[in-house]
Amino acid sequence: MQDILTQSLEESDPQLAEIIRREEERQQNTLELIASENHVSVAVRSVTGSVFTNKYAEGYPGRRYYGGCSNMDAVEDLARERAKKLFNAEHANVQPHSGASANIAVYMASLNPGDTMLSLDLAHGGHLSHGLKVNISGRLYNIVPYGVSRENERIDMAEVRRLALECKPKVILAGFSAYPRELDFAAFGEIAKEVGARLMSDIAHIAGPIAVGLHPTPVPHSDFVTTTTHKTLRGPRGGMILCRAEDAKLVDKWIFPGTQGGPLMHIIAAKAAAFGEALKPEFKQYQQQILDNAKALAESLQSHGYRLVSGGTDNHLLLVDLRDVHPDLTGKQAEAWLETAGIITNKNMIPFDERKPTQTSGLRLGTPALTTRGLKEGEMRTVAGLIHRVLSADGDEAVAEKLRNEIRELCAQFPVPHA
Ligand code: DSN
Repeated sequence: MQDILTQSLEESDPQLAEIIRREEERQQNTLELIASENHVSVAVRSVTGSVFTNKYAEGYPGRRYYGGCSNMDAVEDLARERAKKLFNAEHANVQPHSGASANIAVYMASLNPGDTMLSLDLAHGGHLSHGLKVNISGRLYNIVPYGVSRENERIDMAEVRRLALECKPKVILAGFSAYPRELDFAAFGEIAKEVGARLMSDIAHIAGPIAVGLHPTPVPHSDFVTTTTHKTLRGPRGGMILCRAEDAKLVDKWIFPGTQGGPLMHIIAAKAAAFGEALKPEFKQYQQQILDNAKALAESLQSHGYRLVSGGTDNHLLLVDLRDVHPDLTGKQAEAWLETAGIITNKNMIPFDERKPTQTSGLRLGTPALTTRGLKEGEMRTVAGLIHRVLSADGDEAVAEKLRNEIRELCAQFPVPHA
C-alpha cells in the first residue's frame, strides 16, 4: 500500500519514503485501541500538508505581525467560527499547539505561582499536565488531588466539594486521560462557584461526544474549556481553548505572546476541516458508534472474566484490571504481547494500583480509531476474544504468530482512510 499523498517522496527521498510506507502498513495491519488516537480523514491529512505550512502569522486575524496574512485570517476565522458553533461557545482560540499548551495558557491566565489547583490524581485517571510534580503545572502550583472512591471507582463529588472547601483552590480542573465515566460538569461548576474558584474543564478525550450532545457539555459551567483536536474529535494533532467573550482577550494574550510564537497555520487549516466534518450529521452517528463499540468491547471482556474499573464504561474508553484473570501479568507485559500480535494498547494504572506506573495492573482500551475504520459491535466481540487469547497464551510465539495472521485478515476488511 502506498498513499498517493506521499508517493512523490519515492524518488526525492527514498529513505524517508520507506519509513512512512512502513508506518502506513503498521497502521493498516494493526488494531489501534489507544483511546487517545484516531485515523483522520484524507481531507484533514492533506490540509495538514498544504501551503499553509509555509507562512508565519504571529498575532490574530486582523492583527498580524507580518504581511501576506489575508488567507491566514480567513482560515483562522473559519476554524474559530466552526469551533464556536460546534461547542456553542462565545470565544475559541485555535492556536494552541497541543492540549498541554492550551492548559499552560489557562494556568497563566488564572493562577500565580504558588496558587492552589484541585485536579484529578494522575494515579486515578488524571493527566500529567494537570499537576504532575515533574510537569510545569506541578512545579509552579500547589496541586491538591482528588480521586475516585474505593467503593465504586467513580469521582465522588461530595469529596471534591469537601476538598475544595478545605483547600480553597483558585482553579478546579475537571478532566482526565483515563476515566471511563461521565463527568458531572454542572456539579463541578456549582462547587467552583461556592468556593470562588474558576472552573477549567479539559475535554481532550470527550470533545467528540460533547460536540454532538452525547456527553453533557461543560461550556455553560466552565470559565475555560481546553481540548486536543485529534482524539474523538478526529482532527489534526493540536489544541484549543473555549471561553466566554469576557475572557477572550485574557486567553488570547496567554497563548500569544504569552506562551507561544507563530501559530501552526497548516494545523489551524486542518482544524477548520475537521470541525467542518464534525458539524455534519454523520459525525453524530460516528460518535454514537464509538460509544456502542466501547460497551460491546467492555461486555465481551467481562464475559471472559476481566474486571473493568468502575464496572464498565459510559464513554469511549475502558480500563481493564488484569489481575482476576492473570494475577501475575503486568500491564507492561500485556501491552508488549498484544503488540506482537498486532493489537496496540497502553498499560495504565488502575485506581489504588499496587504496581508502579512503569508496570501497572491495567490496560486502557478505546474505540475511536477502530470505529473510524468501520468496525462495529460484532467485531468488538471478536477483538475482545483475540485480546483474551493473546493474554492467555503466556507469550507463546507460535500462538502469537497464528493470532497475528487472524488480526491481519480482520484489518484487511477495514481499510484506514487512504488517498
Ligand atoms: N497522551 C494522551 C492520552 O493518551 O490520554 C493525553 O495527552
